[in-house]
Amino acid sequence: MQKMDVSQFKDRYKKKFQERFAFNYENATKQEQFVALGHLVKDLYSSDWKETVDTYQENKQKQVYYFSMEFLPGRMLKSNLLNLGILDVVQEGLAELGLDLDEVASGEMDPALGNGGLGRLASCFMDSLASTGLPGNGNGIRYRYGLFKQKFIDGHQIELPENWLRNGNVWEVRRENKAVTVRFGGQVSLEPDNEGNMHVTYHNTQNILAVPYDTAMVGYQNGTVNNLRLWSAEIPYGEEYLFPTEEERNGVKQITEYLYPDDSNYEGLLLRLKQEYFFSSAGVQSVVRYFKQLNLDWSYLPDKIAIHINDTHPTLAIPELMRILMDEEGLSWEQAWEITKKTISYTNHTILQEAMERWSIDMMNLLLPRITQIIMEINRRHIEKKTPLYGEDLTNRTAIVANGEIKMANLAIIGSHSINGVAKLHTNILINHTLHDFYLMYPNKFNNKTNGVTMRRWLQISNPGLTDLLDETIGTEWKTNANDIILLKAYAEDKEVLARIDAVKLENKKRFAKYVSEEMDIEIDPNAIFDVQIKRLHAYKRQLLNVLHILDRYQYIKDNPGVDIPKRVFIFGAKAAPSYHYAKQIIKLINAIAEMINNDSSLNDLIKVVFVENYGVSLAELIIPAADVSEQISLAGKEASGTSNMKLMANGALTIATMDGATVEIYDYVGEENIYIFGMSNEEVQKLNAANSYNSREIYEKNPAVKRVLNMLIDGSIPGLEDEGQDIFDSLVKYNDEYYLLKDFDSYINAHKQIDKDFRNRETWNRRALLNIASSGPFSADYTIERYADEIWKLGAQREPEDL
Ligand code: 26V
Repeated sequence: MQKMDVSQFKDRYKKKFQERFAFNYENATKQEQFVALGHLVKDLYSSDWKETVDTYQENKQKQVYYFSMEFLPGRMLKSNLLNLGILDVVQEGLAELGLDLDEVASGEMDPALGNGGLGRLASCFMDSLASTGLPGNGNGIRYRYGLFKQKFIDGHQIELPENWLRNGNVWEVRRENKAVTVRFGGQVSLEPDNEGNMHVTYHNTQNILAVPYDTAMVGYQNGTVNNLRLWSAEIPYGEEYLFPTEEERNGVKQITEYLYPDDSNYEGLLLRLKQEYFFSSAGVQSVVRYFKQLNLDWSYLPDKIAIHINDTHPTLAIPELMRILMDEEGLSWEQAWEITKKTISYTNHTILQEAMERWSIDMMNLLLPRITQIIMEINRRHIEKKTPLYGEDLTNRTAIVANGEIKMANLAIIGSHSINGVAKLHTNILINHTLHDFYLMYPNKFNNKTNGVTMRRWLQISNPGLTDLLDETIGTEWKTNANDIILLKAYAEDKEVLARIDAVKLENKKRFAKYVSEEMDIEIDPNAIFDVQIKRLHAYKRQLLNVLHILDRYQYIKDNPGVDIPKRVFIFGAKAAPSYHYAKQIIKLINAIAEMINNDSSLNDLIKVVFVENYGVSLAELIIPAADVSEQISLAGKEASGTSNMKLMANGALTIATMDGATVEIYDYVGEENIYIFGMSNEEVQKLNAANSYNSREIYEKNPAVKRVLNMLIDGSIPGLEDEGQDIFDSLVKYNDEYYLLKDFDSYINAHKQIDKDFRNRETWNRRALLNIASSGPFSADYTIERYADEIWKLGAQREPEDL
């Protein structure tokens, strides 16, 4: 891309604005100001985009296609400006035009095409693929509505539609010429062709057009621009007569209408199955079409293409690839099967049983008869081959088909060459427990790829103050080689640098406090400890344990008026699945205690509770740089990885955590003095489970602090609660506290007391913040993605025809 100076930028911006809107930018809304800038930026990368695609094809480079039901890219303006190397120029130019970049950037909608960690990880990976110059593309769904918009009414979560495309989408390009047909329903039969060979044919299928919308994934100052392809369902042009009723027409649109707002809770709904097949089939078809242009023998497909499936949601890519290779391209089962396994790899993101996808065979058969046949045959062959080797019991436990259902994880493992977990502990649990039977069969398929986050969005864009500090101390090499952040360690005793760390944090806290004041009408003291828990609301993540601590602290302050402890602001951001009643009750509880605490002047502002509405990527960018304390308090063994833990650490927050997910690895890097570990370990949890001896009521009866806090839930102390107090109380006392909150209560409270003490000594605290920042380099998604590329996708070392 050609460089541009400030005055050139200003001219181009004015011109662009005039072209698009035919009036002056000064009188425009921020949305309009953003749209003009977005189009200008798109002009700047479009030639690199085309060139990148062409080069991959000319070089016949192996490419990876990351199939994910969810992507959470966040606003793309600043990220594109940063990656194009013109963030400063544009900022300055806009300022000279009397515009503020942050204001203009806020005119962009934040595409919430995902639920949480899994979707955000996919977007971090897209950024890292492009930024490390790797040929990698995304494949997903262009939902008309993103994840619901969360509102609090009387403290209850209300879900509103998020019409993110309302003002159009400057980044996407509709590519009708690349549309493909996806077939549903109908019947399958075997029929001879002219030469008497038998062929599989389909009848009476409903054919739906999948239209791709492509978005550029701009690499960090390296000229690479990859592609994110999101599919939209449409009635095939000219075939409207085949969908005569309103209902039938809506049925088509519905497929890509909305994202299921659930994470970690599986429901076997027809529309969800349609979505999964729709984008898997469209993606595989477009990949195969690309491969055919290379004019190579089919056996080269795995040497040119890797398909990665993000959790089991795109697992139907496996039978779909089999179908195309056999029914459309005439390969034998054996040939197709070898190619398919070599092409596909799979990541598991959860061990929660309730999140494991299983589809009813009857439903699958009605919707996808040929795909179902293929799955049944994969299963039959699997059982036939493995039973003599591993015996009936073990083999049957690995069956894809059981009790009238198809188990997607089993299909994903059997039909791929790699399965990975997302943190060391998580992978070990998969190997030793959850997927142990499969491990015995396929030990070489299993591997770990600890998650990572893109430091461009989570440091450079969201925390410019810290970015400047790093640049001025350790230079700028860390921006392309995150491990260099470790050089900051050399400044651990430098008082001036420590004071600057403090000052940067304070600025960020002021920025967030301003938001809280303006949007929520709550005043918070930027000198207080900002204690942050931001993630989906789920019982296993134990937001409720955080609440119990807040109530304990509340009692303590009430008992000791005038006590001298540091002020704390407890910050929550969380959406609950609309159907997850218990999670919604906890939301109501947090809002109720916020109301009670924030309006109690006798507390002298020693505690405040801020529950931000509608948490998402953009709010994360505001909150994370302002955090002093990072809450990673899931029951050990339950959180596969976590990624907010990494973002918060990189921004200088100290972590209070159980030994769970990737936090175990954070502990390894940062060292025990620089993190607050509490609670049971995974082994202890396993033992307690096995002993079957846990009795939460006993803890309630014997531990006065626990008793006092829990009684607050049911004795009317918290105004505004209805059934929530009693139900939550019952979950902890009557129903034996499934996630062992009471067991971990004391050690959690003690860890927080230690935080109070330590925060007092600012210099020591800042040093530990510095050491957290310095140790965060290994969690750059650039390294994660390089390991995927080398070890799973083998992007660098593909077999060339002449190697044969
Ligand atoms: C599952 C389901 C089930 C069917 C309904 C819709 C739906 C949507 C999403 C999911 C995925 C749940 C798994 C998940 O998000 N896992 C998270 O993945 C993060 C990235 O690896 C990881 O950091 C978190 O620890 C893990 O909970």
